[in-house]
Amino acid sequence: MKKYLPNEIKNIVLLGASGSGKTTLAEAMAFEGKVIDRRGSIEADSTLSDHTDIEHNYKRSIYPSQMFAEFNGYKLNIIDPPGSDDFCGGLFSAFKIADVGILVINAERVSRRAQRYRPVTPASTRSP
Ligand SMILES: Nc1nc2c(ncn2[C@@H]2O[C@H](COP(=O)(O)OP(=O)(O)OP(=O)(O)O)[C@@H](O)[C@H]2O)c(=O)[nH]1
Ligand SMILES: [Mg+2]
Repeated sequence: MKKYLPNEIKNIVLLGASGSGKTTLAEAMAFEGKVIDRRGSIEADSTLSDHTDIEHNYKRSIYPSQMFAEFNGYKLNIIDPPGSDDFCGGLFSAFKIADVGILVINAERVSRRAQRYRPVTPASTRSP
């Protein structure tokens, strides 16, 4: 493996509510970084991140996981912590070493809730 200078290493922590898609995004990043040659899924219990039996049973992250990908000569350490409040200890430890945070939002859930409170009318269907 290539030796990286300190300024070529970035620690990225994924942030977001439980079910927002952090583990799925981490899997996609590992795939795009050519660490794996096929993307695992939560449903098939085959992601790099959620690899313990308890995580497979609950279909959610319980422990923070770390993986890496190389991008443009940088080593990106990707930290995928659990989103559930019950396991927030893993999130706080990830904060201590994070250079960057990526906020992951489940857009389908946001859209559903937004429509419940204030129906959205696409601009193209509005009358002039
Ligand atoms: N349709 C769709 N489903 C997604 C997407 N990303 C994740 N999911 C599904 O959403 C569910 C939860 O995804 P996870 O990646 O486990 O979410 P998480 O943020 O890691 O959840 P925690 O580990 O509980 O914090 C799974 O069933 C995924 O297959 C997406 O972009 N589109
Ligand atoms: Mg997860």
